Amino acid sequence: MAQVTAYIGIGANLGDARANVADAIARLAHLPGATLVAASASYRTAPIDSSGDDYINAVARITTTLPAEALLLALHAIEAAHGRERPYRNAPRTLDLDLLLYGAEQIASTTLTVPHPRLTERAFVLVPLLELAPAITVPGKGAASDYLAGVAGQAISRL
Ligand code: A4P
Ligand code: MG
Repeated sequence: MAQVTAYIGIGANLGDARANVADAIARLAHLPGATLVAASASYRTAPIDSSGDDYINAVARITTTLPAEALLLALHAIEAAHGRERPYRNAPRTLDLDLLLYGAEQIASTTLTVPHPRLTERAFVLVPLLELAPAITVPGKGAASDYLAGVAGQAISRL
């Protein structure tokens, strides 16, 4: 089966957020049908459209034979293993895993939008993504690096 390169956004701001992010990366490495290729550093970031403590964010690059929908289900299972609850949108969370990019595909289904629609508006995604892939392009949007200036006001520090 064909291997697709995918990028996963990882975020946490409840409990031991640093440990949760590290554990999520370890679990991605053991995902059936996927191989962890690289993980960014962890970053401390101020909440955007959200509340609570600062977030810890990172991005992982995997290669996978899983279709995008199956990959999303696998990501939800990892979130559930961390006791993720969804009391309301953008609530503080023990672990959030977003499918940022799936090859060069553009997907718009009821459950999945890829590229992640807010990817280019957020330093907590762009900075770790560009650490892993400085020349990456976002299908439909062009070079990810073109959007860095637009998020320069968002607080982010590499740990
Ligand atoms: N969904 C659709 N497309 C995708 C995709 N590409 N990846 C659907 C993942 N999920 C996708 O997500 C709600 C539904 O989106 C899912 O059931 C899935 O079918 P969710 O994870 O339950 O809810 P959420 O995370 O509260 O909402 P959402 O829309 O994912 O929020 P965002 O935009 O991801 O924002 N500030 C900082 N500093 N760091 C953060 O990590 N994260 C958020 C969440 C807000 N502010 C933040 C951070
Ligand atoms: Mg999410």
